Amino acid sequence: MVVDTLQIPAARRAAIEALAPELLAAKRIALSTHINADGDGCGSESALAQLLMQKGVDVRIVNPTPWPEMFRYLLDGGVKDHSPKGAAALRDVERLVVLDISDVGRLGNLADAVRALPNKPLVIDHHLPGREPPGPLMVTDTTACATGELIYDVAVVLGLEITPGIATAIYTALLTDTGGFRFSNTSSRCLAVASQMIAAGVDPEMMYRRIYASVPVGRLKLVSDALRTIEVDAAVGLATIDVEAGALERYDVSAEDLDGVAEYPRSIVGTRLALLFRDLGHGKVKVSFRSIGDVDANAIAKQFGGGGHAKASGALIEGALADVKAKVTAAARAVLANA
Ligand SMILES: [Mn+2]
Repeated sequence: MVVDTLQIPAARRAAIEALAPELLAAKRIALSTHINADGDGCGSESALAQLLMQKGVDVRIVNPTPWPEMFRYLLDGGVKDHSPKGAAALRDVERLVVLDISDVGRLGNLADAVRALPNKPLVIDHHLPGREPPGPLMVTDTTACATGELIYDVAVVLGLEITPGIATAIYTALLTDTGGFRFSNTSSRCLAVASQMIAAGVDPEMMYRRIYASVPVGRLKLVSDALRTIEVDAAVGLATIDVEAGALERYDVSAEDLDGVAEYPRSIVGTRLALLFRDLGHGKVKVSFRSIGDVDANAIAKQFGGGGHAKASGALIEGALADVKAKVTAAARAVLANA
């Protein structure tokens, strides 16, 4: 028996159909995603921008942090990035669509401006529910491997064309959010959508080169430093890695180059939970939680005001690196001992 994996789940289709009239009513739309946009945020924005442009909509991207250099190719085809203008770029749009975010706080320095918008933002996302959703009208589905999968579904429901540029953007979202089609969110539907993107013109080897084989040498030197900090508590399956303050500047790399660093401790045999501690250098530490199996990374991140997915979460925690590390590893050990 062959299963039609491309079929859109009924609840998801209903949510898209409820959101669509609001989306198509606006002629000037802004798109936004979380601070330090990743491949899913950027890919979803680029794809939705190009889809709306087919409808004659004037679309601009307004992100709280600069567009990452490694995703520059996603702005091809006339996609406009107004992020450098900040919240001022939201003033004359009719509607904002927030992508790959379940909590308005993830919009960083745009959060207050977004809270004050007269038309509440539309939300398309695959995270677990946040404390303060950016808007009431949402397409959210945690079973989607990436927000980009939901953008594909929006295109299908609206009957829009998947051009090679749109396919490239959606493929970028799927590829990066599944860690190169390796993580637990690599569903059969994810691969079915990826297959459609290749049929629509994506070159997988070119995408591999862009995403995984275009790193600056500084990234490897930074990773080399970080690997020396790895600590393993084999008794509970906990592994940690640190990135010290100033490391990005020392090696002239950007935050996006840290993507995947948490995979090193997670790859150690017996690891159930990997923690990446990045000292931001101003009394704050960014912690990434990556789990394997049934360990709920989101539950631990939530204890520290963060969140995300069951197997990949994050939190921004105030304090010195050593103190934050002691607190978080203690909480992690307690969870691991009981799981
Ligand atoms: Mn995502």
